[in-house]
Amino acid sequence: MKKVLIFLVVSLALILSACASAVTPVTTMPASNDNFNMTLAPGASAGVNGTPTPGSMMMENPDAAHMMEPITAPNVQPATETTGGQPLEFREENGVKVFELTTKAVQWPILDGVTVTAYTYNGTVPGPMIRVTEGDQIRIVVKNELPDPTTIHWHGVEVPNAMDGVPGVTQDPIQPGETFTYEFTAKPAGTFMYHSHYEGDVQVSAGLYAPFIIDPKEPEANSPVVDKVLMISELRMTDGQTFAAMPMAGMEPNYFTINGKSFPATETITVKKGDLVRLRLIAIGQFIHPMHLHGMPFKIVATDGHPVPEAAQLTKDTVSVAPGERYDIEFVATETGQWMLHCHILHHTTNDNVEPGGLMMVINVVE
Ligand SMILES: [Cu+2]
Repeated sequence: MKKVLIFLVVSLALILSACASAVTPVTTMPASNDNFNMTLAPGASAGVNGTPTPGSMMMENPDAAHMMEPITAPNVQPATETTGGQPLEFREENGVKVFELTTKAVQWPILDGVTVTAYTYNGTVPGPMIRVTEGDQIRIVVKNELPDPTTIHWHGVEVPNAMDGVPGVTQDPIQPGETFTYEFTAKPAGTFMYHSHYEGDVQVSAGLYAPFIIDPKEPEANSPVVDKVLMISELRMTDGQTFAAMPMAGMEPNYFTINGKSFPATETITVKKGDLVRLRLIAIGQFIHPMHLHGMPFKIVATDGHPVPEAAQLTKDTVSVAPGERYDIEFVATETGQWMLHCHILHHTTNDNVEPGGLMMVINVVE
């Protein structure tokens, strides 16, 4: 009997020690994982089916909490312009094209009755389009009037490393009130963009993005009659507050924009029957958008700014544009009518869950 008891005690001790060693790695994890501890704010409700909403969430890590706060700034004024992505004027100084950008927060209408607080370049979403010719020497003077630091990354442009705009790696962040000058040669030709690289998860979604087009030195043999840049993004608006949209629970977008507007406030592009039309699709948010054109197939003539050889140009009617990608598509407007261009993740064609809205626009082909 005594032997059996000893056997049982020893067995139990062995089992317990085995369990303890098995759970040891787990018990040490939280120390390095504190950043991800997310709790509901005191008194907040978890919303439908327990899904947290932005206002109900509180990160225990103050840096993470900062990323999830509403987009705000002191004395935010209504935007004085209504259309984003317009060509930016420049001046010439000793053969250098000099552009000026000011980062600032404005109230930006995306739709009749829906205005968001946006971080902008020069007061518009997208910011103004920088359009230059391959080989141009360019200088961009950036003044930061945001309440937060920022930097600019020239996405896809082949710049010297010191001009690449990565805070803590290639430059110090541009502090509020400070000015920083970027200077480089514009190359290669193609469809590019510029955007914030400081807290990009917040600042890009908040509106700090814009087209950057480099035209080829030699004029194109078959240049399009209509040439439009379409920058696609998302944001979140709840209880009158604007949040950066993120691919995480409670921060999902409920508004989707083409050039800073949601359908039906998106631009209608009117073209003549027979025109060659080029659309430069750019996804700058954090979600993939399969853009689908009704009525006419198109060819993908450039990817990420680089020309696709004619024999390799796919004929498509839908192209998925992932964050950071650019697709230049071209088609001949052979059929008259009002043809939709829209995202085929159909939830992205809603405004705050109501269809139609979001990523839809009309290509109006007339005689
Ligand atoms: Cu989409």
